[in-house]
Amino acid sequence: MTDTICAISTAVGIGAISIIRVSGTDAIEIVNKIFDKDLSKKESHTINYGHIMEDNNIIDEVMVSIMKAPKTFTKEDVVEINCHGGIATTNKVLELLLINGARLAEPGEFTKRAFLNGRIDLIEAESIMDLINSETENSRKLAINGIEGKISKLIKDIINKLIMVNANIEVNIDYPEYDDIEIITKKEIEDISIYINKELSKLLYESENGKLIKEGINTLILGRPNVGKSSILNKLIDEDKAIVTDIAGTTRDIVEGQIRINGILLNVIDTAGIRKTDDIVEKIGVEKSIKLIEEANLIILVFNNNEILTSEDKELLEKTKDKKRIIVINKMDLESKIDFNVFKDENIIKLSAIEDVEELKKEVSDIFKLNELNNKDFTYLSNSRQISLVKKAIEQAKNLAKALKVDVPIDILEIDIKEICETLNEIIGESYDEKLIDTLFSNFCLGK
Ligand SMILES: Nc1nc2c(ncn2[C@@H]2O[C@H](COP(=O)(O)OP(=O)(O)OP(=O)(O)O)[C@@H](O)[C@H]2O)c(=O)[nH]1
Ligand SMILES: [Mg+2]
Repeated sequence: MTDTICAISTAVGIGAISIIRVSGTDAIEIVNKIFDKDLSKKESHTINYGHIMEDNNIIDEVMVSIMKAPKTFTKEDVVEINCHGGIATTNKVLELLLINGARLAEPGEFTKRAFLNGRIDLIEAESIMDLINSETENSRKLAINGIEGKISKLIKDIINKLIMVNANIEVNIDYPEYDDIEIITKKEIEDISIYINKELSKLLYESENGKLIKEGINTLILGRPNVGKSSILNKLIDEDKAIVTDIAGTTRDIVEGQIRINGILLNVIDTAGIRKTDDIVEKIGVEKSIKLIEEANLIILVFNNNEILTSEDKELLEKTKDKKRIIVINKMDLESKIDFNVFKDENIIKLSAIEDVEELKKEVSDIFKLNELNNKDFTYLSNSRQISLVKKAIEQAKNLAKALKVDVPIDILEIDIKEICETLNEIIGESYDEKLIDTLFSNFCLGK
């Protein structure tokens, strides 16, 4: 027996239709109180025409879908009212439901019930949120794969294999006289630890791609003043967004733009030119630029072909040496004064931002293999909760392999295996922390 919740599931505003969703033990009974036909005897999964009434007044002409438990999204009785769109009508219908005994759902509460009632696992629930938030075709594909349960299946397969191994360990413990069984079991443990390490490491490696698909590539354009950073940003996004002048120190705050390369979003940030300065505003800008290095997925480090390298240039080379970076030598239309030997071990792109930056776009695509990414099967993890638990499971599998090598007693190995199962169960939400679940679902939108 659960209380009955209701919420507007469509976006609030003016539109042709709004859908109000009701879920819980009394869903049908509550809607019946405000509907002009008797819904109590209607078959499950039917759509019923009628009117929402208050006293004897018609509030709206509606279609009401009845879906009886358990074959519903929440596994509870669900009623959906399709009423006319617009704020006044939708709110009025919602108000009548509340007066008649339903409670306003919290954000994500329908999906939370679907999860708690075993209709979907946690990865699937998180993917539903990702699907709703998808802005690109690629993030949509990523999310729908999560909902279809590809990753859940992989995790569940591993858990089942581990359970089988532990069942065999139990046999060994019960019949210690059969040495040969123990040898077979130890071989099984070795195989499973190798298998987990291999499968989960692959998933983890590819999850980097999942993050890029979902969040885009944070790209920082860095360099001394006047080297042409803002010109490069403007050319990349094909818009005069950043101010370009021949005065060094033109850009003082960050300027952001977005482009898509092979369907992947590039969040490009143009920064204040790096130099020592007494100008307070410019100084803050420079400090901001330096801070952003840490979070960037890619640095485009720009130098001026027409000038010799300065100590500031060299400092920037040093500061970004461990980051994924592309070195751009700009102003190639002017006479070369720069010493190219400094970059002899690096891949450099020579261009002139006043002409075009196509080569730079191609390099970004090559570095991140964006073309391949686009054609892959999109079975990636895409959120940090899942990623950190997969990392934990890999570590546990490695420790299991180590324990096996030093001949740890088999009943201790059984405990190690149980721990891996627990971590994997956490990923799919088979075991969970209530606080975490509350936080997770509270990020959903209302009515989902
Ligand atoms: N000749 C030539 N001039 C360029 C090129 N790219 C940029 N410039 C010029 O160089 C000057 C500085 O360009 P910006 O794009 O403002 O340089 P910036 O790196 O953003 O400079 P700050 O904002 O001061 O750090 C402008 O006058 C541009 O027109 C290029 O490829 N060739
Ligand atoms: Mg600039």
